[in-house]
Amino acid sequence: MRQEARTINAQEIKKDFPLLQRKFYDKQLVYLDSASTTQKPSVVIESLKEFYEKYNANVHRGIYKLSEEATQLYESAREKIAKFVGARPEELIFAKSCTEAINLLAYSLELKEGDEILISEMEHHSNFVPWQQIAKEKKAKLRFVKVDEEGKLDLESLKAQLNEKTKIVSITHVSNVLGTINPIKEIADIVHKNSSAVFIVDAAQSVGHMKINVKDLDADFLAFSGHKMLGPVGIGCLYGKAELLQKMKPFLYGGDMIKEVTFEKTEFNDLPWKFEAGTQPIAEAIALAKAIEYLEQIEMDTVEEHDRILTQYALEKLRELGAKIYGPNERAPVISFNLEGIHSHDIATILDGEAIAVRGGHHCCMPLMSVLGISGAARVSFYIYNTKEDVDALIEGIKKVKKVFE
Ligand code: C6P
Repeated sequence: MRQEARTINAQEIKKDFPLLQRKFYDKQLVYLDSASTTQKPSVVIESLKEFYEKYNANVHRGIYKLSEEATQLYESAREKIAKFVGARPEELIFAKSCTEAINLLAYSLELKEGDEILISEMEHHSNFVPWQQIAKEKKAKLRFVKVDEEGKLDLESLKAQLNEKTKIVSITHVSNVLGTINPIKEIADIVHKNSSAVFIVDAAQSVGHMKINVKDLDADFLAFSGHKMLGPVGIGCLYGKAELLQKMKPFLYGGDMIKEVTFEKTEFNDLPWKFEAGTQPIAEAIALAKAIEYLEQIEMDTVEEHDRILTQYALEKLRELGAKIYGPNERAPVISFNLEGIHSHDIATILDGEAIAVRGGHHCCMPLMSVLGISGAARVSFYIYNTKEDVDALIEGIKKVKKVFE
């Protein structure tokens, strides 16, 4: 039997986030843009400070104690993060961001003329442009899984487009516009049954919001960013099945990714370091592990339940105001909407005057915008520190927006 998830005291959690204490225009900040980047708890900020005060040295290089300590912290962070997504440490590669991790794949998974890449109409530019560009370069074909009226992936369209030429399928777990939670395990089964393609999951919007296990999902690769899950900017992760990573060429060449270099040739390092050329974001990796410890204390089931309650509350209130909402009802804590006759930038600007931070525009999903037949939308997104009072403030703010345009 599924245990009831505990509830979050978001008001208490907010106290752990120094930035959320800020005021703008003499009003308390209401931060509703966590899909863009989350705020950071003190433990994460302290971790960065502590690293530079006590442990700063390059890793894997120094023979001295300080460097050994830095290396130990860095590799322990990898173990922690890998375990959090159900991976082995050697399968967890540090990158700068989710975007860089996907670019690594676009470069290192070698394609040839006539190969096919399948993504979906709801992809963020980070999981769109790299494939579009590599397809152009290699004379491969880029195809798109359709999004249905409700904002869900059309799995028939997925099935219909898989064939022996499909070499890569790359799909987002959660849409940063529609909030849609794609059925990744089901998609993995369809992909693996109907093609020999590798299956990549863009998990930028999911890892910080739900329990993820890469083995249960049967993803071949999974990419995410630390800054969307309480961690610092500048650290991202790529999970990959070891047997696939072993066959791939490195993305970047340089220090630390080698075993031996002669004037004639280079022998590459073992996993995961083969994909980590040059000095890595060491303090950031360690701080991301701290962010994960913080999330684990709350428990991911509880995070998910809090997201759900707040999102359903906001959906109901927004509908009462006549907002046009994009995406399905059951969703992650992301709501994009429009108000008739009002530009999304105007919505965001007027809300900013109330110290309410929301995003407006195309959300780095221009192809999806064209499918929806809009140029942009306002978007609110929630996390563990958001309260029902934050949603109430948003609703009052939107009433003011509507008044301005009456
Ligand atoms: N979406 C948003 O406001 P980076 O920038 O590399 O950390 O993450 C890229 C990325 C990839 N996939 C999805 C589904 C995303 O939502 C994002 C980032 C932010 O929606 C910034 S545009």
